[in-house]
Amino acid sequence: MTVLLRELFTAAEVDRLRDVVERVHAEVVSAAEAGETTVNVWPDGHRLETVRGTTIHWEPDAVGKAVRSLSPVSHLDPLLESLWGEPRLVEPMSSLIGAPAGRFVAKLNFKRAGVGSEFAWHQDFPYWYGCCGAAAYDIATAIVMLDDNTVENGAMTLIPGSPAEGPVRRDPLDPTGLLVDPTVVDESRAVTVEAPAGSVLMFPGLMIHRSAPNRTATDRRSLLYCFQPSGRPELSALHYNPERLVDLP
Ligand SMILES: O=C(O)CCC(=O)C(=O)O
Repeated sequence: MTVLLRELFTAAEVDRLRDVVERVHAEVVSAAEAGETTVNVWPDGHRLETVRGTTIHWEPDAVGKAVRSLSPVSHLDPLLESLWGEPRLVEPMSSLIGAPAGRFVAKLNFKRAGVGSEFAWHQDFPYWYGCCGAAAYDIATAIVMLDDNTVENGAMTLIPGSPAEGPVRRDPLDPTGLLVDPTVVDESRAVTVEAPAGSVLMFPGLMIHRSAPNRTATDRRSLLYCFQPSGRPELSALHYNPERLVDLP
C-alpha cells in the first residue's frame, strides 16, 4: 500500500521541475499582490486566496508572507501538466488504486527554510469524502520530492498499515473537522521516510500521516499528484460539503 521509488526522476529532471515550481510560485504571488484574488478564511484561521485558478494556502505563522501550498497547480505549466501522463507515475499508481489512473488534483507544497510548518496527523480521505463521497476511497497520492527529505526538514511520517483500518476518529478539538484524533495514533508504528530528491512516495488517501516543520536553512518542496480511476470528475469540478463528514467517525 506504500510505494517508495527512490530517485525515480533524474537530477536534471528535478532541476527543471524546481525551476518550474519557482517560476509558477513567483507568478502566482505577484498576481495575488496585484489583488487578483478571492480570499477565504478557514475555521482554523488559515488564509486561502484563489488566483489564476489555484488556491494559495499561506503559512499561518510566518513572519512576512510564505506560501504553504498551491492547489490545483498543473494547469499553470506544461511540464507539470505532462506529469499526468508520465508512465513512471501512472503505472505504479494504477497498480496502487487497482484501475487505470486518471487525474484528481495536483498540488505544490512548500516547506520553506525555517518557516515551513507542520502538517498534523491526518488522512487525506475526509476532505475528499466531503467532495466526492465514497469515490474518495479510490484516490491515492504520489509525492514527487524536489529536495532531499530528511527528519530535520520535515520528511513525511506515515503509520504503515493504517489504510486497512479505514477512516479513523477525527479530532473533536480541530475546527476544520479534518484532522485525526491524535489519541488514536499509535506513534510507536510511525515511520519517517527519508529519501533523496527525485524520489516518489505513493500512498492511499486513508494513510495516516504528518510532517514536521522545516527547521533547516534550505527549502523542502514537493509536488503531490493525486490520482483516481480515470473518467471521474476532477477535484476542481467538485465542491467541498462538510456536512457529508457526519457519515465518518
Ligand atoms: O507536504 C507535506 O509535508 C505534507 C503534505 C500533506 O500531508 C498533504 O498535503 O496532505
